[in-house]
Amino acid sequence: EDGYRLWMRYDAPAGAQIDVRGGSPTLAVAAAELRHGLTGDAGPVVIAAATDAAVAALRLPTAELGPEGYLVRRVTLAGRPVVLVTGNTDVGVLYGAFALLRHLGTGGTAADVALRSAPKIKLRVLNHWDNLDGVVERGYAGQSLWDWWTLPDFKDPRYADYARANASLGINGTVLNNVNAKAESLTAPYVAKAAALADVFRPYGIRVYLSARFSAPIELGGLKTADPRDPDVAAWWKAKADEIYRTIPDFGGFLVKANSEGQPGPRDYGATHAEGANMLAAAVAPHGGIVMWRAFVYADTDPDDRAKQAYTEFKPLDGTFADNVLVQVKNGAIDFQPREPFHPLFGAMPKTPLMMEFQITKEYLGFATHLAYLGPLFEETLAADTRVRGKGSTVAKVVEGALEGHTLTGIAGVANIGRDRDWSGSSFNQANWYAFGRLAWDPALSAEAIAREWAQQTFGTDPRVVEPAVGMMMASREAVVDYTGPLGLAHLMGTGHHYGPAPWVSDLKRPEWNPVYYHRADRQGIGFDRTKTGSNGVAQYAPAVATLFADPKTTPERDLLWFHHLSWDWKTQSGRSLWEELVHRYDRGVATVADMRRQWDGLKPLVDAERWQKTATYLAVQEREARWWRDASLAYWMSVNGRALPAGVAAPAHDLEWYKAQRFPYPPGNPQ
Ligand code: BDP
Repeated sequence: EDGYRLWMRYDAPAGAQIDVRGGSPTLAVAAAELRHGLTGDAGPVVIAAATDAAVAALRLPTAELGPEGYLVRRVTLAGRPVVLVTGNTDVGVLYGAFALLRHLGTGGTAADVALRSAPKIKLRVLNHWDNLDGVVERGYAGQSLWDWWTLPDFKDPRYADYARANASLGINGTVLNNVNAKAESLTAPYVAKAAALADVFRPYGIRVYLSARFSAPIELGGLKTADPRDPDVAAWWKAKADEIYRTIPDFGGFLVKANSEGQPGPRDYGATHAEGANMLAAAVAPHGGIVMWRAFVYADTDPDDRAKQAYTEFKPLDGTFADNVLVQVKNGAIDFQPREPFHPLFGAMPKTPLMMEFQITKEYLGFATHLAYLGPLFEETLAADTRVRGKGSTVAKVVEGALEGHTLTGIAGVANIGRDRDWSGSSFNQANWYAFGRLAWDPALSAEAIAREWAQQTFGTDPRVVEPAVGMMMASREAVVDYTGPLGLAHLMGTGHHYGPAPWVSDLKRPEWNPVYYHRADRQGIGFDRTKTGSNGVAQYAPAVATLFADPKTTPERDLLWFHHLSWDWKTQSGRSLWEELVHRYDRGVATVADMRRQWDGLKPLVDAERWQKTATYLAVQEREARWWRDASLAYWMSVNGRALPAGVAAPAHDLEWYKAQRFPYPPGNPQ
């Protein structure tokens, strides 16, 4: 039990009767999956596209399923009662097969099956931050899954298992290489390697995309410039796109990180992000490709507030992007922190499809060792109300295109997948891949329901295991917020590797690299003033939201210090002073982890030894590191505010200098 089988732990003995009507590779993999996962008890199962004559004769309501939806239900076909798995396309049928397996894996039976669903978002994509040398930036699950060296000849069987897992969730795209891209990924040998992966993924409905380095025309093409307005540059990209599509006919398109953290981009030439994106979009458009252009920039436009920079730079470009461009926006305006208010760009660019970017890998939430279920984080952002078109203008509706009538829509998750046997570094990290995929299909699903179905398929349906596991998961993300940065604090982590606490760091070159820039703590108070008296970042939100965030009394307490600089004596909702409340929350975070450990200990007789032991060990690490975060943070805050701890609160284990002196050579995932 090493976790390799993820949530697809089928052990069915042969015996299922599967009738496949059609001969495509996609139907073949759907049938294989069902043979693997169904017992004979399910009775006869027919899998067929809705275009099949016998299925069409049933006149089922398939029109509303769109190209990827599915319908699974009992029908009578040729006089015989069967379970029918259908959809308008073979990929829809495949998704239906996985939905049937999920139904059975979560306690449902073939007798009561009646499933119907269609995805609300068109592009549901993983972003792999995988380098060509096999190192995964911010990856904590081993080396890259892609063995570029032995590709295209050797197609590791894991590639197909990866595709199965994604298809089981409805993920239909994968960006193979890091956004901090190397031009070499666009050379013919690497395109051939990507094509081999595309061949494996194709039956599973998954397209490949590549991160494109904007300066590739210089590095590969020998041009003097990568200026998007230069006709030679545009011609180089067009020829490159034509070459890629000759090798990968269903290539998805490009993802671009431009003018951010040292990456080249159109701004290097005084051109706009839209000019850069549109030039690439023109190259892939004849082939039906798209460009995902990231809004994760920090520029010198708003030196006073990094949280304002993406909006300042992108909002004026609304309406100027080509039809096949999506702007990909992180969930929050800083950088994948354990908690951030939703990014103010959502709702602010009505003429542009905005793609959500979540981080599944836990760069800022304890790497792979901490148990932090991200379902609640994703859910919280998707459910946030931008109010741009009145109440109910949620981020989910922006991303689904429902608010402004976009049909090209997308959502991306930075993958937590590597070559570890358990794929994601721990059993519970698998749940974050799972939750991303399920929410990408339907952003209205509840994080708790997803946790439950994941736990049932991963550990079996015994409620004595499932309920405690769900309880641990649902408490876990808030615990990380509590012990790393409660009340809206953010960006307090160690430099570079982002491991552990370092709120004291103040000597890095750019002001916004320093934790002190974010917390602004001094003897009197703490927090970043984003109201009128400060950066006025609140004004980037719709007026109804801006008004709430402008006043500390109406700001949700979870975001308090994100928007306000307040006195240590500020009275919080609990009646405690801000200082006492902060201490209380650090302690609450540590206590929650201790409680998670106790709950997991109780499951020892009910979970297989291998997966139980690894989780138990990681929870012990997490408890130790939660204490470390709490202790180091409190030691630092006390050095700034000169206050004592409230009565009865444990003092930090060491003095501040001890925490400052800790060093962590060779941490995983750190860019070199
Ligand atoms: C940051 C990561 C960095 C990424 C960057 C990005 O620390 O490694 O390259 O995001 O999203 O959070 O481009």
